[in-house]
Amino acid sequence: MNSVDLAQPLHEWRDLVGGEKEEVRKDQYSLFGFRVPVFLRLPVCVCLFVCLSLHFKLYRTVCFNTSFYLRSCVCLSGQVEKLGDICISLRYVPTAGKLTINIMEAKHLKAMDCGGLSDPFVKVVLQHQGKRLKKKKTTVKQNTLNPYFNESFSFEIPFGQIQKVQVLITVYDYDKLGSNDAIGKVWIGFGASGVGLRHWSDMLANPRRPVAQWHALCPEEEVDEALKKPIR
Ligand SMILES: *[C@@H]1O[C@H](CO)[C@@H](O)[C@H](O)[C@H]1NC(C)=O
Ligand SMILES: *[C@@H]1O[C@H](CO)[C@@H](O)[C@H](O)[C@H]1NC(C)=O
Ligand SMILES: [Ca+2]
Repeated sequence: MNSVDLAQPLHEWRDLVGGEKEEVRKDQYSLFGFRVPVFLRLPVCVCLFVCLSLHFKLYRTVCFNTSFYLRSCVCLSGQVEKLGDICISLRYVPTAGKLTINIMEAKHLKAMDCGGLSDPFVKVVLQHQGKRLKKKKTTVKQNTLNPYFNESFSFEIPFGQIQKVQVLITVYDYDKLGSNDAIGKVWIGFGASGVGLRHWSDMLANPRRPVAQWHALCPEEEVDEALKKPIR
């Protein structure tokens, strides 16, 4: 009968699946449902990663755990790169020649780690006519894309110099392994454009008063490239 003929292979197929499941071996690794021998795990993952990066313009991260084993191969997230926003408060007291920069908070930061989070901290660099004057860092906030800092840094800047000062603010993802990745950067002050220039002007126009402003983070390379160009 027909019904018997159809049931037979289905039954066999079920048996096969059940049998395979019991045969999970210690020297095998399950990769997207496929079993890969442990020694082939790294080459297969590297190959997959390279292929995917070549064929799709997707953002990706390769993650290694502390023992350098490939923990999860490829993290694919959205195609549109949003780096996040940072809220900064600026205050300048001309009589004391004191500039205070408060790193308030950041939101919607780009996830740099495989768990879908980052460990953000912020570096503040003060430049005068392209020369680095001072460098400060906030603490690291673990596993968050919306860190709250409220950390203040004060700098001595005489009134005669404040017009030519550049403040460069970079948000990094702290990593125990390897170097910290920059998530994004903001340029405020001399030679800046848009919000970066407006915030600085607002601060100068309101001496002794803290002026807070949200800034969208830009790719670090873009800001560094713009900084190299002569300022009109
Ligand atoms: C890293 O991965 C290896 C192999 O999967 C595992 O034995 C080890 O515990 C992992 N280490 C950490 C810190 O997760
Ligand atoms: C920021 O921290 C200071 C103390 O360092 C505190 O007085 C102030 O209330 C905090 N601001 C906010 C908005 O939490
Ligand atoms: Ca990290």
